[in-house]
Amino acid sequence: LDPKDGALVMAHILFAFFALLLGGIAGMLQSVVRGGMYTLPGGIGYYQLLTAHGILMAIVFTTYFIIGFLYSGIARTMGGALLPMTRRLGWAGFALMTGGGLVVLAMILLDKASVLYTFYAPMKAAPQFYFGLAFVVIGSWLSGFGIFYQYRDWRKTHRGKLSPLFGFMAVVTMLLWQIATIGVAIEVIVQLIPWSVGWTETVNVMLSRTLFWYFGHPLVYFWLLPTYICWYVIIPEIIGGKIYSDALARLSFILLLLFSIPVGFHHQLMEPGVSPLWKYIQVVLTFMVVIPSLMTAFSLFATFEQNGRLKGAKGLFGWLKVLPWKDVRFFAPFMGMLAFIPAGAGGIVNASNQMNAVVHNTLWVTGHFHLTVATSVALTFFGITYWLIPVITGRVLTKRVNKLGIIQTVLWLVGMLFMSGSMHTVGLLGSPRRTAYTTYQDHTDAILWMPYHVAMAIGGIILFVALVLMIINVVALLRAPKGETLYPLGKSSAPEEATPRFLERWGVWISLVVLLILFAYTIPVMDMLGPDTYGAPGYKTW
Ligand code: HAS
Repeated sequence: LDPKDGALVMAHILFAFFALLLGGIAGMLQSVVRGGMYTLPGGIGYYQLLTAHGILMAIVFTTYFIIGFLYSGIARTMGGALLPMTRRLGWAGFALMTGGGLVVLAMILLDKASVLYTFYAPMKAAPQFYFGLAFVVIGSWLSGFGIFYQYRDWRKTHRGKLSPLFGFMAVVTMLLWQIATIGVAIEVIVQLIPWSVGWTETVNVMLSRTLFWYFGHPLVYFWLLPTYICWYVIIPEIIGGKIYSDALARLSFILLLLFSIPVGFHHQLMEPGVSPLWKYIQVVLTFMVVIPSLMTAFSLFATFEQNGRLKGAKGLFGWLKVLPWKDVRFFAPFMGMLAFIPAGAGGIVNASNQMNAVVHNTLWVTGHFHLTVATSVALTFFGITYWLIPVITGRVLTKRVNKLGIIQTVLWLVGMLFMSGSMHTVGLLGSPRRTAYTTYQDHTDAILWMPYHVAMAIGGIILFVALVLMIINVVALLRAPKGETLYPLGKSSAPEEATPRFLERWGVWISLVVLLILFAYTIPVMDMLGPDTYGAPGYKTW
């Protein structure tokens, strides 16, 4: 990469790992508090720590890593370097996000914003927290515009040509983000800021939650799509194979764009104020969004199998033997894929109305997202780091760091097995999702949960050790010997000309997204704004 582009990418990646370290400390402390093994000193609140953990890990780590990764890929595939305008937008986005993000963090540390990473009403934070959030969102928009700008320029100079798969996927990822963040921007600017500053006395809680989840569900796909970019585009090259089908990969991304937004009600199935009909419709749409993930699973199996057969593998599972197990660039993301099978199954359980009644607001849900985002996504991002930092810094991945990377991945998996495994189990026994250590006056049910909470804490400690090892690996990568590392970009096994051009008709896809959103949300939102609704004063958390 051009050193100027490298600097922009590295700023994002290093900031992401800094957030991961801080968020990891919060996470580990939280697991021992919940297990009744430790009491927080100096008046630090459980919910304060939980908010810091959620925001640093789920919002800061992911967003910075994703933007850094996408910028590296568009520079590499669309023109060889970032255009000056793209670079400017990238830095402006970074500056706004970082400025806003630091204000958000300061408010959490001052205990003026213990409103959790979901921050919807009725819990109220200090106004600066919401202003900071607004800057984070606007900054991320600028970063998104940079990606669109580079793509538009590439298409202008390559008329009639199919765009590079990485570039196409980066555009879908940021389109999804821009459309989804409109919801949270309206919530923060129109509802939460005026209410927190005191210009309005009450807040419409249902609307606030609905606007949040309009954003909150696609948020999880914003984490997933770059993970899929690695699985579709990078992994085939690392294993020495080919992308199974360029067209299938693009179609799955378009389907994810279409169906990931109009499904927010599956987070609100247990809430009053939304009619069962609209919940039902959004559950049907949720099952539609499972399809592109099943297509991805199919495509990955096909890539692995094709690669195996070409290398002489025989039998149903012979392809497994020829995979590069000792290469952390493959091993870490592959373990992420493996975890995504039970993780996705858990998601389908969540989305099923009756079963949601069993698991909602229990630790099962926390177990679900520690398998999805904190395992499948995180391990894939770690896998990317092992080649991305060397590509940018002109260094090589040494055998030692590669080995440490494999140990790191195994430790992460073991920690997660303890933590997420016990969360899933104890969730089914009814243990609530977010609460500090409590035995509910020594109620027998709560006493029964305690061994699971201790297992969760053991998992949390193992995960923290793994996280520190990851940070050590990042530092080692920065100091690795100089040398050339290639950006691993897979080639398609079928001629790319076979990919239908309509997959790049953005006008059609964006119109369909808008139609689907209007269909899924207009009537329920009108109900929420109707004469029968009233505002709540909310609950000031500081
Ligand atoms: Fe979820 C709650 C439903 C996917 C994250 N989810 C959450 C929350 C988070 C989250 C953070 O319907 C909590 C939000 C909060 O704070 O309250 N989720 C789903 C469904 C899917 C799903 C249907 N979730 C994700 C992903 C996430 C994520 C991805 C992060 C990245 N989720 C829900 C619901 C709730 C929920 C409800 C609300 C619960 C409640 O009541 O509060 C689907 O997208 C899943 C589809 C996935 C698959 C798996 C495909 C498998 C693949 C791997 C192939 C493996 C290979 C390797 C090739 C169908 C692609 C093979 C090798 C061998 C050797 C075998």
